[in-house]
Amino acid sequence: MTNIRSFSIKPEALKSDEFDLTVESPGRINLIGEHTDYNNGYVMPTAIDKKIILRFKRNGTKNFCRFYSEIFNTGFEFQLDKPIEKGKGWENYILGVVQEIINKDLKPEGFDCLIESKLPVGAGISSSAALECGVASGINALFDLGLTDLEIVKLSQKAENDFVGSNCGIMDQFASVMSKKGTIIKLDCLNLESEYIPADFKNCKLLLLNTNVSHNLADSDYNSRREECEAAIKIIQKEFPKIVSLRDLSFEILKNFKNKLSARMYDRCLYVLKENERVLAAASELKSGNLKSFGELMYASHEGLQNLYEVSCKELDFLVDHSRNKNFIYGSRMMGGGFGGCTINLIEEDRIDSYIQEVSEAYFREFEIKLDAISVLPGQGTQILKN
Ligand code: GAF
Repeated sequence: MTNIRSFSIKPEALKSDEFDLTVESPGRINLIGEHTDYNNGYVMPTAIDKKIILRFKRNGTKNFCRFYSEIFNTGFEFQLDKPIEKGKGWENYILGVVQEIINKDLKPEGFDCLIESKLPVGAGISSSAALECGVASGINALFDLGLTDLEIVKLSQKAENDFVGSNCGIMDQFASVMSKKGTIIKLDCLNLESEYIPADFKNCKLLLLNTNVSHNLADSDYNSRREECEAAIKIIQKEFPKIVSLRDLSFEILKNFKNKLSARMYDRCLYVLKENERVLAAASELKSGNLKSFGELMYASHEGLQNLYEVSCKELDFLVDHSRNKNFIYGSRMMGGGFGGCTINLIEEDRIDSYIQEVSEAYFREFEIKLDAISVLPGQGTQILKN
């Protein structure tokens, strides 16, 4: 008999307000540095003020665990002492984390968890990392398992790689847990060294425009981009054994391999090398308050993602093109894994409302799809409130 059992009626035990603790687990944005994390490169993410709320309580059993999601109106239950099989969709982000906790030989006991979310799913603001990190943080705090924040980050990423099957890098989980309110992280994914840069955007705000499309092969296309980068490194390594990731590769060496790599592999590598340079430049422009130059780097990032890395789509390109030559929008680019989801825009605050109206109408005329606009503020990483 299967261990994972789904149900649709909210259990009585999850109806009362009595919980032992509440975890606030935020989504993330990324200002620049896309598809660089799994190539040991640089990224500039931060958590946002939109979160998943998870309420936990011990239920007095040794092994019985139960989750219920308010947005999906479904739940599932399982026993910790039986094999953790794969469930459906969102359940796997949770089950993967539980599996990782068990793999570490940690010993949680039975608990109930109620999940509420203010994070749109599939928008590219990483509701999946927020869910994983929120579950890991909650179980850790409820049973005093002693995991550090960084262990929670790594365990959650491993759950997504090994259990869910998405070969993501570490950016989303790192941002969800480690962010500090009002700052942007400059993260070096090679050694996880981080710098917190004040998010001083002066008269501008960050605005997400959600295409509301999510193209089918997002997961497999994402994984294949990673494979292409790794395959290129394998070829280069035959002559340069010390090059273990794209982080070690220079433009000069890459140029010498132009005829030995497929055109596609060459473009992927070229994009990553240029994007790493852009992140470093963007970090210093932000520190100096040069928002226009910062925005130019965002546009250049989008062009690379569109033409060299090929992870954009017509809806994202439309939104970025639409923002060009509007002097009140300093930068715009697709954000996250791509193939749908959001653009991130650096826009003058007093023009936001009229622009949302105008771009929404243009987007609807073009695709007959409703555009969603989400204003975001750089927020705090995971927070645990004991009741
Ligand atoms: C997704 C992944 F989860 C991240 O690790 C990162 O690679 C991102 O796509 C692209 O930059 O969000």
